[in-house]
Order: sequence, then structure tokens, then C-alpha cells
Amino acid sequence: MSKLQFDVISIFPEYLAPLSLSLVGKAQENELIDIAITDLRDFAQGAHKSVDDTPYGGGAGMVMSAEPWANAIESVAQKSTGHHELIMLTPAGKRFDQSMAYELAQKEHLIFACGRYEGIDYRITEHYQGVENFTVREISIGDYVLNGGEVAALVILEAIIRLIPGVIGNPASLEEESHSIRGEENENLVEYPSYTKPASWRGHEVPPVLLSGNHAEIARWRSAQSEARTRQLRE
Ligand code: JDQ
Repeated sequence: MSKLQFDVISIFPEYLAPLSLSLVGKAQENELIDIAITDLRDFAQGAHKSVDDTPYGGGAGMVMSAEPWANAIESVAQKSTGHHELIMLTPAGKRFDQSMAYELAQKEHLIFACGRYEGIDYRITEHYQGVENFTVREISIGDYVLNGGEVAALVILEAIIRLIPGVIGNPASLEEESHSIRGEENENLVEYPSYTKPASWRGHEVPPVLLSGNHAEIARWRSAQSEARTRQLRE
């Protein structure tokens, strides 16, 4: 299995510190993945190392300039031959979901462009759409506005990294979790509820079927719970 390469570009690299902790950090230690964080400021020119400017057409706020972004993107792309997926985090992107996580987990090199202010000069997106060996994707993690792309990149990275074989302790558990549970019509279902000891807690009992030892009945109960909970969410 070849190693997945992730690059994250930001003016706030300290926001990405969680990437060296926990599951993500362990995966990196095990050399299953390689994550590098790049400070956009290192690619800014001039005495002021400016990375933003006022928006054409007017309006509030600032827009990140194209040139430092192009220099940073080309610097990280140069580290590897082959294809680069340039991921532009934006509230105007395609909604991230589990199927996109599976798709991105198959790629060799993901570059996350984390903008700030009012976002990045749109010509970065337009330009790399036409550059050989680049695919550009505009992705949103949901319909709310964050202050920048860093938290969105952390969410997407965590969803992808846990899909890589060897990253989580028990590979079998991926099969039966939320969003890989399949319904009658092959749609994604949410998970069934889970319980652990004690069997009675503050007057709440574990559903007796789970104590029965009847595995076929347990499987039927769990899939009925998943179906019912999914239907309720869609009401
Ligand atoms: C950036 C902003 C007003 C952007 C700047 C860069 N799902 C999701 N929500 N918010 C983002 C993604 C996101 C991603 C990158 C970002 C927000 N902002 C702030 C403010 C208009 C556009």
C-alpha cells in the first residue's frame, strides 16, 4: 500500500496542531500517511509579507491574494510526482459526506488550501483547474460560516484518515458503523444505539434482546433500530 500524502496550507499553522495528536498522529508515526503543514506567510513577498488585499468591486473585508497561494501550492506540489487534488475549503463548495471521504481516501496527494478573511482570489481555483496533474475541488463541511478553512480541513482529514487500513485498532468496526449500514434499498442508515455494563443504570434497562445471546435476533433488532432512527431523521 502506498503512503497518502497530505499538505495543509494556512496563515494559522498553529490551528492545525491537533494533526500531530491522537489517531492522526499515530497514523503518521506508523508511516501510513505523511502530513505536512505549510505557513502561507513563508510565500508572501515584500517587507510586510502581505497575503491579502481589498476586494475588486468593493465590499467589506479582505481577500487573499493569488500570488502567495500559487507559490505555496507549487512548492508542495513539487515534493511529489503524480496527481494532486487541490481542495479549496469554502462555504460555497460541494457538501462533504462519507462517500466523498471514501473517494478522497483513494487519492495519492491531497492539498488543503485553508483561506481566511473573505476567502482566496477565485483565480486560484480557475487556474489550477487548467493545470496538468491537478484536480481542483471546492468543498464545504456544512451550511454555516466558519472564520477560515482550518477547522473544515481538520474535519475532512479526520474522516479520511480513519478509513486508511491500519489506522484504527479494529478494522472490522468500520464495516458496521454509521453511514456504512445499508438499508433495504441500499441507502445509508444511521447507527443503532449501543449499551455497555451495567445492565441496569439509574432505572434504565439495556434492551433485553441484547442480553439474549441470540445473534440473529440481535442483528434484526439493530437493523430495525437503524431503519427507525433514519426514518425519524428524515421527517
Ligand atoms: C474560508 C468566509 C465570508 C468565507 C474564509 C475562508 N463549511 C464551511 N463554512 N465555512 C467555511 C467552510 C470556510 C472555509 C474557508 C472561510 C469559511 N472563510 C470565511 C466569510 C464569506 C466566505
